[in-house]
Amino acid sequence: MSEIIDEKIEGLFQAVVKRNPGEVEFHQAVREVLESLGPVLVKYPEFGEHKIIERICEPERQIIFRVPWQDDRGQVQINRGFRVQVNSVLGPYKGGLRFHPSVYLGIIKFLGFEQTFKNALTGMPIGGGKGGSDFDPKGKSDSEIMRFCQSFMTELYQHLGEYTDVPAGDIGVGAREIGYLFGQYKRITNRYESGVLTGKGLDWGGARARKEATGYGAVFFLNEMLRVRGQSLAGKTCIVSGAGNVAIYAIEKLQQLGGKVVACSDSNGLIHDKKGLDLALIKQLKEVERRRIEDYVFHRKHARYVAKGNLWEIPCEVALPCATQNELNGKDAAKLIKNGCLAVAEGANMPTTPEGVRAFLKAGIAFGPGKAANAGGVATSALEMQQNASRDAWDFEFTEKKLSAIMTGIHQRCYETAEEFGTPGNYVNGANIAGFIKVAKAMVALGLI
Ligand code: NDP
Ligand code: 2IT
Repeated sequence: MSEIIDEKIEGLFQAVVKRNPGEVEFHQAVREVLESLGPVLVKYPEFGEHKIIERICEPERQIIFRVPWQDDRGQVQINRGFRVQVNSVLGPYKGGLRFHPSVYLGIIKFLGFEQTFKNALTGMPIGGGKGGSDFDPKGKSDSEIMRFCQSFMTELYQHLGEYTDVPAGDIGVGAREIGYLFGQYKRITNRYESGVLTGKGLDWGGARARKEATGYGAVFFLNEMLRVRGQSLAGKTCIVSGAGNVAIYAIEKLQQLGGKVVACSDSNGLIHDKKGLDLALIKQLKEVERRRIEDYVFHRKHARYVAKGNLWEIPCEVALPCATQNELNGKDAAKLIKNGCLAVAEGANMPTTPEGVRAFLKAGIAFGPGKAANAGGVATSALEMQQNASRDAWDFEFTEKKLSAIMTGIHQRCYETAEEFGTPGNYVNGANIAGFIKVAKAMVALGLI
């Protein structure tokens, strides 16, 4: 990369920081992509002339709104809602909604930015966006969740539509919340517009395998990374952070492919079960009873629960961070490498800090970044949109096969792009470059919009 390009990219990054003060996660996500783009600007000088980077770093539209709702005691509560519509040159804005108290504009913008390149990598006709609220679903009753979702949608509906913007789930938003959101959208608009939300229940327009798709997809991607290195999952000791939607189905697919998963976590602590995790028990605790993973050890006496424990200190050959951003830092990466970890696939969005990513790349382990490895969720959302548009419902096996083929395709795209741009085996560069080029070419083709 020439020094002039280096300087130009640094200047562009500094302008993003200045323009978006305090949004540290957004800065981090932008920096990581821009660091891969030097050789792209050399090969495609037109991207510079069209100011593609400057335009891509400025979302097309950012919506921030008040969400008033009443709790079970009759008290009025106020939260803040967001929808950031980042880029729509490849299709309607597409990306999840996150309900978590840590949510603020910088988190939603980082997620929407990542989503844009992730969605491009899937090869499906979807643009990028993200939304959510600082609402904390923990400890809320079902009626409180419903009232919150109804109020949230009462404001957001005017910005959505099957050809405009199609939200789905993310942290704190699953089929229950999508149900209440869809119900309110339907009521306000008087339209049964199935394609306006994905992650719906199977009885009312949802796609089979969507619930499983992100976790399964991350393992399919991991499996491909191992395959090109002449390895496989069989007999490998694995650890997975989180115990939510992505983590549960990553564990399921790891187990199906012969991996031994010995640990997972939530924001309070971790469970370590040397005999291998009992996934049916975890599903019962998390999906049915909505409890904490701490309760696992009441049922499996030999397992241990470590409050505030560091999952990454548990020796493993395969690690999947599937909880949240920046959950795995440079020290954690060093510990994993020292303990013999061979492969890491990010089920979560940006779970590894830049120091952690650098450590993995330097050590030459197989590292699958989130925008490639966790793209199976949104890809299957696009399959849900496809089924909704044709009023069809495919069976599980057919849908899973499609997901598997999509993940193999994403792996190949990242692998080949990394090679083409002079960094073989570097999936971070592969994913950033392949995703960016696809969006950038469409932006040039569609003119200055
Ligand atoms: P869930 O809400 O189902 O589960 C989230 C899990 O992560 C929980 O175990 C939660 O623990 C833990 N967690 C959340 N926030 C924190 C935090 N600040 N610190 C520590 N642990 C935390 O969400 P998902 O499984 O859907 O999402 C997990 C990750 O995967 C996110 O990064 C999301 O963006 C990403 N992702 C999700 C997709 C999807 O289809 N759902 C698709 C692609 C990526 P606790 O219960 O204690 O909060
Ligand atoms: O981060 C993600 O890709 C998601 N939360 C899923 C988005 C979607 O539209 O299915």
